[in-house]
Amino acid sequence: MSRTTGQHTKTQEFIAKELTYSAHNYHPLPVVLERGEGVYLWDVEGNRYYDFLSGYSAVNQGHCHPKIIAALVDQAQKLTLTSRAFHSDLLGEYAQYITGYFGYEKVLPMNSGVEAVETALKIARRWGYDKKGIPANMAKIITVEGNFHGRTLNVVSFSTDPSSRDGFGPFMPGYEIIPYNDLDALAAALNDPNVAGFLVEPIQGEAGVYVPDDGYLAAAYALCRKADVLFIGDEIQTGLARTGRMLACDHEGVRPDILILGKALSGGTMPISAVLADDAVMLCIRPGEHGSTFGGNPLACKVAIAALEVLKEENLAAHADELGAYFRERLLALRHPNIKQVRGKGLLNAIVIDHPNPDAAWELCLALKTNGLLAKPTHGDKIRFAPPLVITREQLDECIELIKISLAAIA
Ligand code: IF1
Repeated sequence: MSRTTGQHTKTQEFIAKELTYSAHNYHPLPVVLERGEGVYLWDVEGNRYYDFLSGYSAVNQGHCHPKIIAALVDQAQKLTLTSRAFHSDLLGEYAQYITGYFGYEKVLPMNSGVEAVETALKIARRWGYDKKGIPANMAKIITVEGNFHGRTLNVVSFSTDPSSRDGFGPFMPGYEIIPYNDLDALAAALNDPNVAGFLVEPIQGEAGVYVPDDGYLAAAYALCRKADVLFIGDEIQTGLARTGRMLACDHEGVRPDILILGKALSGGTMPISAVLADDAVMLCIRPGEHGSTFGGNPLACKVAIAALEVLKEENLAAHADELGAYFRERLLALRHPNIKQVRGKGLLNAIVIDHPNPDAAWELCLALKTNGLLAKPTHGDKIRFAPPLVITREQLDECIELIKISLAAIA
C-alpha cells in the first residue's frame, strides 16, 4: 500500500480535524499514526514505518513494551494518584530503587522534563543561598548556546533559539550563556562567586546531536568542583541508555551534582521525570517549598521501575553502543554527496544535509516516510536518527537501505 499522502482521505480527515481544533504549535510530517509496537508504527492507512524519532528519545524500550504496559495496567486498576498530601505504598519503593540505580541519596519526582529542569534550577539556587552563601536574589546559573531544556518561560529565558524565545518576554534574570564545548569560556564565567550551577546537556539533541569534544564534560565538571558550583546534567534526552551508556555522562565518568531524567523514564507511556542529588543539595528544599499534583504518583512509580528494569534486563546501553557504531559506519560508507556529516553516540545520531535546496532535509524526510521510515529534520539541515534501542542489526540494515533509496529523491 502506498505511503504517499494526498491520496488518502482518512489521513487528510484526521489532519483537518486536528488543524481545526488543536493549536498550531507544531508542523508535523503528514502522517497519522494509530499503533506502535517495538520499533514499528502503523498509520491510519495501515502502512508500517520504522520509528527513527522514538518520541524524541522517550521510547527507548520500544513502543508499548509488554512489561511496562503490564505494570501500567496493573497499577491503573489499583491506585493512580494520592497526591503528596498523603503517603503511598510505592513512592518509598520507587525512590529507593531509582536512587540505588543511579547512585544518589535522594530523588525529587516530577512529571514533564521541563518541570524537572525547573526543579533542578530551583534546588541549585536554593543551595547557592543556603550553602554557598550567595547574597539573596543574586544566584546565577551558567548555560550554553544551543541549549534546549524545555519550553517554560523561565527555561526559554536562556534559550538562544529565536523560535523558542522570541515574543515571550520579559524573561527571568540570573542566567549567563556561554559557548558550548568551550572550557575557557566556562572557566571565565565560573570566576563569578555568585554562580550556583552550570546546566548542560552532555550531547545537544535539539541543536542537531552536537557532540562536544572528548573530555569536555570531565573538564567542565572539574572546573565546577573547583569553583564550588553544581554541575547540573540534563540527561532527559541523552540518558537511559540512548548514547550507549546508562547516562551520557558515564562516557567520561562524570557524576552530575544534580541529575535530570525524563522521557524514557516511563518508556514513552506517560510523563515521568526525576531530579536526583545527594542530601547536602536536595535537603535544601524543605516541606511545602516545592511540589506538583502528580509528582511521584503511584502509577508513575510502578511504571518507572518497570521502564528502568527493562533497560538493564535487555542490556540496551551496550546494544545501543554496538549498533550505533555500526549505524554510523554504514552511513559513512554511503559516501553520499548530500551527507555532509554523520555524528552522534550510541543510537542518538544525526546527519547534516549538504544541498542547495534549503528544504532538502524536509523533502528527504518525506521520501523516507514514503519508503517506510519516520524521521524529522531539526534546525533545517539536520535529520536526527534515533530509533528505539530494541532495534536489531537486521532491522538497522533494512533502514540503511531505506535511507539510501530515499536519498535518491533529493539527489
Ligand atoms: C518540543 C526538542 C528534543 C529535552 C531536553 C528537557 C526537555 C527536552 C534535553 C523538556 C524535550 C522535546 C520537547 C519537544 C521536542 C523535543 C526536543 F526538539 F524540543 F528539543 F528532544 F530535542 N531537556 N525535548 O530534549 O522535556 O518538558 O518536553 O518533557 O518541545 O518540541 P519535556
